[in-house]
Amino acid sequence: SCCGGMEKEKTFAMIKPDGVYGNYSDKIKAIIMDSGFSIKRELRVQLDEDTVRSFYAEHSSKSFFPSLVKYMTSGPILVMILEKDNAVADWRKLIGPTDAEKAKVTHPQSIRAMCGLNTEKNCVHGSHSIQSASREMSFFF
Ligand code: RTP
Ligand code: MG
Repeated sequence: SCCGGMEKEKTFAMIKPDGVYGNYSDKIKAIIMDSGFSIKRELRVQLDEDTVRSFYAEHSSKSFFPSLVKYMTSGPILVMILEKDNAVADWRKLIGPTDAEKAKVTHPQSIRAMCGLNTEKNCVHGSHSIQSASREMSFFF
């Protein structure tokens, strides 16, 4: 913006296929807004395999990668840009740990505890860092 206002931090968020299919999109967006984020951009997309491979390239050598590609192409997703002070860390905190089954015990208020199933089908994604947020926002928007 033009006039010296401080830009708030942005992060990249995704509702994964299980979250969209399970009808959690509106509930997750309500939690996002109640937590002080504003949703700057929003897009519903169906990923193909090559796009998932590219998005999750950092995991390409992991044993779970083929399964991750299959999961992430199983239905439409919702991608968003969220804005708030400390957006990256606060969104990661709100989604909870990767393993949604454990999240139900250790982080019962987290989004993954609410709508995730296990360590793969965990219904949401959040960028790890300012740098990855920047990459992921450019990837989709
Ligand atoms: P994300 O990047 O999607 O926000 O998740 P994360 O940081 O919590 O987890 P990460 O280690 O980056 O893994 C990316 C996604 O891969 C799937 N995964 N499956 N079967 C497994 O052991 C396994 N581990 C990870 C999950 O969908 C995870 O979110
Ligand atoms: Mg990750």
